[in-house]
Amino acid sequence: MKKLFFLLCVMLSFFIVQAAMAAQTIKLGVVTKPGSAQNIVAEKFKELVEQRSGGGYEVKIFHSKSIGNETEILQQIQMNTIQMGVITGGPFDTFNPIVRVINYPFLFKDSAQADTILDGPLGQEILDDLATVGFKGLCFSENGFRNLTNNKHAVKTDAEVKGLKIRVMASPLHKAIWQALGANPTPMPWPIYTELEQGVIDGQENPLWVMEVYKFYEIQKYMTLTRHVYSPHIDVASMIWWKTLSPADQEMIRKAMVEAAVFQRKDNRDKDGARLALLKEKGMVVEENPDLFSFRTKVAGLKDMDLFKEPKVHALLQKMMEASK
Ligand code: EAX
Repeated sequence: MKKLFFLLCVMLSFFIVQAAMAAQTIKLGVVTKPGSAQNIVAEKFKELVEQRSGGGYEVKIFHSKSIGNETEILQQIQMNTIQMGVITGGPFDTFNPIVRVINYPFLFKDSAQADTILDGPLGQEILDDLATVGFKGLCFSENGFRNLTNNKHAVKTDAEVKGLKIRVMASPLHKAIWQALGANPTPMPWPIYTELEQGVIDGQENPLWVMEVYKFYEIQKYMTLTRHVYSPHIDVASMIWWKTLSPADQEMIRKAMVEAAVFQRKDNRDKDGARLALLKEKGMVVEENPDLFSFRTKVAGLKDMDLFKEPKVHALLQKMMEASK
């Protein structure tokens, strides 16, 4: 009897130790598939956190829309049913209008300027303000500068955009941009290959990696290097979850995400030259020098629209425009 009791105690303590040692799982959502910009951030983050926590955390990546589109992933992060996400700037728009500021057309001149501003105090204002809607904003990684593709005709000036049915992200700002340019914008969540293939939409706009990874060269003939919007991801955690973490773990997780973001931004930019070459090789007709003056003129009035009228949003847009002059 005594022996049995002893054995039970040993077994029980074994289970208790096991439970204490079991890694805490961090569920992280991205909408795109492996090889995509968001996944490269997520995978680097997973590697760093699992290594640095010595098995204390396991990062489980949910990709390819397995837990919903980006809006749905954000809703789950708010509720802490998943803990983290690498999410394109556009769909944040309806959660907190301050995010619109980064997606303002022709705001940043180049990647270096985007980094300086987003990694600085103005970017931090956006990350901090996400707390009002349940997110801990950690940092910015990137999709990159967005370019127009379509399957109807070559586009050099805004005149050729007229009437094109362009898919846009679930973002009132993105819709307003394409309305101002004379297109017929259709909001639609990711992915959109079938809709392009079936001609439900004539075109779309995204950074170069998307045209390669999602094989848009198979179904879109014309590309125009408009670079009309710099498209970051915002890398976020659930505020409910974040508050349960020790300061040391918060710092370890934040740092890992910042490093993953810096790694991915460089990786994305390094690959762009080869991507452009590949897309041409695959038969896309690329307009490399569009008349961007005509595009800029059409969208110049957006800053005065209701989309930016909330005082904090308006104030930050002014500061961003000043900083990016
Ligand atoms: O990351 O929805 C979009 O257009 C995004 O840029 C897409 O998910 C690729």
